Amino acid sequence: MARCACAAAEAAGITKDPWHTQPHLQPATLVTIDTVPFVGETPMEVIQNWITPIAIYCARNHFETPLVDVNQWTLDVDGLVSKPLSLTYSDVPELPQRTLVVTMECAGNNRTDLTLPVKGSQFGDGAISTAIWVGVSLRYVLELAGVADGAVEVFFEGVDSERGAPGQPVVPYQRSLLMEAALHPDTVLAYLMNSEELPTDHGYPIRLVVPGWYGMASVKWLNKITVLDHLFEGFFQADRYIMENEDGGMGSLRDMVVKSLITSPRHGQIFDVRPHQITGLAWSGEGAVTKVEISDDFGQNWRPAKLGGLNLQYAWQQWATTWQPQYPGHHTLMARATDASGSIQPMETNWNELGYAINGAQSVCVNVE
Ligand SMILES: Nc1nc2c(c(=O)[nH]1)N[C@H]1C(S)=C(S)[C@@H](COP(=O)(O)O)O[C@H]1N2
Ligand SMILES: [Mo]
Repeated sequence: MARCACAAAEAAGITKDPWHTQPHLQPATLVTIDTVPFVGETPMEVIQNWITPIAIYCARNHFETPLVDVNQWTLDVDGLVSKPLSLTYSDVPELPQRTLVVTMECAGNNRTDLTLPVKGSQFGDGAISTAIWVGVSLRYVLELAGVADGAVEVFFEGVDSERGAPGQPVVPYQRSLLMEAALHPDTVLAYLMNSEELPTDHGYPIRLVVPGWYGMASVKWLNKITVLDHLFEGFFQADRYIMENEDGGMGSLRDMVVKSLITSPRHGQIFDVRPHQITGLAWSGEGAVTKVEISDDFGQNWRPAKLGGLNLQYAWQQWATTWQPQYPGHHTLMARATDASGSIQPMETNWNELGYAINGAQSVCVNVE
């Protein structure tokens, strides 16, 4: 049953504010990218709400969505711990609660922007969403279990797996985090999303949420946590979600790189010559968004937009500006964001074979009549 999200919103520090409480258009559904396993993106033209309603929260599944029976399910914590745990679904809400508003982007968002196409889910700009998550700090659970000396990483496994061909091993979705990230108090085991039980596609009954990171780290349908004395090198850790570093070596994806999106107008909209409101969103996993700029001359000149709404550590930042078209005809509007670490969105995306972290400045074309 749908529950009111006000209490969770208040706990997360969200107060009534015109920048983020505009009603969203209904009904709206996800745009299907793949059917089995299901992959869907948010229709960004209906994103007028700062929190993404569950019905249009993007979904990225590698395998068939598992239906978990919570009476059979446990969350086991073992490995290099002094007291292994086996938590049931009703145990978890008894633990201290943490509420976080988190923008989560799939590493492959905007893959269709690449001029030389790559394999993988062909996302437009909608593989990103924001929700209010309630959960318990993974750190708290690890402390209950007592992490022993020599711990290097924490390994996570979901219930979902590839249907192995006869004789072939079944490979579940598995990931790991170095101790520092695993022990960060904001890395949570979430059991409520926008005040509801987690929906099946988003990891029911419990998922990991690693704020600021690309989505792959936030393991859904979590049922196993193991403290390791070595680095985990499974498929989704070492063969996927890796990208060439500046020094030429391959590194694991972590924080979302700085990026912005024009949410209004949309491509092809028709304007008259009056001033128009341009709105959008910007985010970065590496630090707060400090600036968003707009250009209507392919990046020769940039003009700052106004940042508005709330400025929460892990949630996208709203921005707006007015734009006065100087002449009738075709115009290309571009946005670029800068974050507190000094990173600026590049004009061109750095192409990579697996199609990750695509953050070239976005453009939207409008016709002025
Ligand atoms: N168990 C499991 N966890 C998973 C995945 C998965 O396929 N299985 N996909 C990951 C990826 S790549 C992303 S982008 C996010 C997507 O979360 P969402 O479907 O709630 O948007 O979940 C991550 N966690
Ligand atoms: Mo993803």
